Parts: sequence; C-alpha cells; structure tokens
Amino acid sequence: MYTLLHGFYKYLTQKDEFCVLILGLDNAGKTTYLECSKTKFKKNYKGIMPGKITTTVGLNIGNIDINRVSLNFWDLGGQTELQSLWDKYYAECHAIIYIVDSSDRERMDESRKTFEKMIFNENLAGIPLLILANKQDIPDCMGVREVKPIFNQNAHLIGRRDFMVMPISALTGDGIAEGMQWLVESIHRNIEMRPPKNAEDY
Ligand SMILES: Nc1nc2c(ncn2[C@@H]2O[C@H](COP(=O)(O)OP(=O)(O)O)[C@@H](O)[C@H]2O)c(=O)[nH]1
Ligand SMILES: [Mg+2]
Repeated sequence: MYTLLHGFYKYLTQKDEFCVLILGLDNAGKTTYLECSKTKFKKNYKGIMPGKITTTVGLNIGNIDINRVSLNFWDLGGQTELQSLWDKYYAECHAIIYIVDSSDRERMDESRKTFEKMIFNENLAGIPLLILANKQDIPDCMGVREVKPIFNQNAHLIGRRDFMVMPISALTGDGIAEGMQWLVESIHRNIEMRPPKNAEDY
C-alpha cells in the first residue's frame, strides 16, 4: 500500500527533467541570458547585475521549472580552448541554445563555423536547436532576417529537426519568454528520441 501511494505521490509531484546546453562564442551573452532567464522564471530570484557578470571559466549551471518540466541549463565557456569540452555533454542534452552576438558582424562567420562544427557531431542528431540572435537592443545589429540565412548555410546538417532563429536581448529580457516556450514544446516533440533524465523512475 505504501509503495502504491508513494508511487502515486511521486507521479503527481515529479517533474520531467531535461538538460539544455547554452553554447556560442565567448562574449555572445550566454551567461547574461541564463541570469536573465532565471530572473524571469524563478520566484524570488535576484539576478546578478549584468555589469557584474565576468567571463565564464568552466561551467555555469541554472535550473528553471516551467509547469511540470524542470530544465537544467549548462552554460559552457565559449573560448576556443573550452569549446573542446562541449562534446562531452552532447549525448546527455535534450536541446541546444546557440547564442549569437548580432552586433558583432566581424565574428559572425566564426560563430557560424563553430556552430557547424557543433552540429556535425552525431550525438546531436535530431536534437532541437534554438539560435538566439542576441543584443537586439544595439542599434545597427543584424536582425533575424540577416542572421538566419547565415546559419541556414548548414541546412544539410540541421536536417529535419526542430530549428528556430529568434531575436532577443538578454539585457532587456525581450524575446526570452518566447524562446523558452518554443524550447519546451520542441523538447516534448522529441521526447521519444530523448526521454527525460528521470524517466526510469516511473
Ligand atoms: N547590449 C547588450 N549587451 C549584452 C547583451 N547580452 C550580453 N551583453 C553583454 O555582452 C558581454 C558578454 O556577455 P556574457 O554574458 O559574459 O557573454 P558569454 O561570454 O557568452 O557568457 C557583457 O558585457 C554583457 O553585458 C544584450 O542583449 N545587449
Ligand atoms: Mg559566460
């Protein structure tokens, strides 16, 4: 009886756990994005002031609960020497957020190439990809209309998975909620290929 009730209680309260990697070049705004998302979605969370965010060395982790879904975010450092660590996490993740600095035209091709190298990895086959064209608050930045065709050059590697390019500003928070909604829906669509981390507990 106890086990039965315990099981039922667990069913009612348990959240499906998913892991989302936040990748992109250094300075794209990954850490600012994660802080802003936590501020928006976590009650009582006081974010770090954007000016106080320092370069990420290693790993920066965050968790957000949305309805019955628990998202664990892994913000991995973007410097070239840290990029070699990214693929250690590919087999376990449920979605990728790739952040682009839309105001940095000079590094746009470097960003595309890094993206290409990332999705070439077979452990990411079929995994939903959300590209966030960040820093839309900066005048003269590249809009989604400009950013999207650049990353679409890799359409053959992107394939038939869920793929989206959205405009955001991690500084003002514009676009963050829309991106999060897309992410949760896409992770659910892909749930048979990548079941939640806690699925074996059911
Ligand atoms: N104007 C503007 N600056 C941003 C935005 N997002 C991040 N930044 C700035 O870009 C710099 C790098 O951000 P950070 O989050 O450390 O990038 P990371 O290296 O990808 O983690 C910082 O000076 C941020 O304040 C944005 O949406 N708009
Ligand atoms: Mg960082």
